[in-house]
Amino acid sequence: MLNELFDLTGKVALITGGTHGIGMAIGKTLGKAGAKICVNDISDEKLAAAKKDYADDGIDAYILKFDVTSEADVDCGISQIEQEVGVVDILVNNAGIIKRIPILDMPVADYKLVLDIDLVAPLIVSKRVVPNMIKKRAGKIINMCSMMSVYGRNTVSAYASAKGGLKLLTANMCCEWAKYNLQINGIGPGYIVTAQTGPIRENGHPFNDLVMTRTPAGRWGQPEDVGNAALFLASKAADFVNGHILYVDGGILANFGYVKGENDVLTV
Ligand code: NAP
Ligand code: GCO
Repeated sequence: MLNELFDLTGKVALITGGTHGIGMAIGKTLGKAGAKICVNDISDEKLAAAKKDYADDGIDAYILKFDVTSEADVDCGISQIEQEVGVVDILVNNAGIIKRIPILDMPVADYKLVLDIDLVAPLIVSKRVVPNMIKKRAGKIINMCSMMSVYGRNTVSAYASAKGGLKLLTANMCCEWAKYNLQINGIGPGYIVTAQTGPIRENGHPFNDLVMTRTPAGRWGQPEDVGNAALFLASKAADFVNGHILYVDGGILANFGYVKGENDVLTV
């Protein structure tokens, strides 16, 4: 039956950075499909607010604070989940930051921080979660990639380096773990309405015009657009999808760009 393909009842899902934005949309979508949702963040305040937000949607989220860049923190957090909720069946490596600074102006420490959170942390969390997935001979990992897994652009060198690396880390995870019936894929969102893109979207920022000319769908994506793609990759329906980056971008990667006005919707 079609519904059974997308039924996550009995599965334990961990979403890192899941207290808002894309992570919360993924958590709510997987929760509504029956998964037990574990939400991580580094902010007590955001975790408490998220607990209420998930509850308002009928989801009793298990919240826990740990820094995804700390091996000790991650080990403690995953052990707590395994003891109190169960072995993680679905891992969404969503936590991430961006720094928009020209290369020559960017402190090396900032570059390393972005790489630590956006590239090294998915390795750290996956290394802690995967051994029990291998024992179960089943598991789903979704790494949050980006348009910047494919493109560069001014000021986001650290972020693009991390997200480009994450695309190939996803491929390597597939190469080493697919034989244990683990499916490891990425999602590459286009430009999505979240706090992270607020500075380049709000108050008439010119970047908004660029997104409109580069996005054939003619709109910014919503976090729920990404949540829906995550449900597919977390489900039985994607059991033969591996090492793949699913771009949820309204057509950006298919499009070189339009002259302003060329993509206006014709009245039919
Ligand atoms: P966001 O609103 O900035 O949320 C990122 C989350 O990661 C926050 O909950 C943040 O917690 C958490 N986080 C940061 N550092 C952490 C750490 N060391 N340990 C644990 N959690 C940490 O971002 P978003 O827009 O929802 O994006 C989510 C993911 O999608 C990111 O990986 C981003 O790169 C990627 N992405 C976003 C877009 C977009 O257009 N928005 C497009 C493509 C890819 P705090 O808030 O407490 O710091
Ligand atoms: C930027 C944006 C992008 C988005 C996303 C696009 O400054 O270019 O923040 O990087 O976050 O990654 O896929």
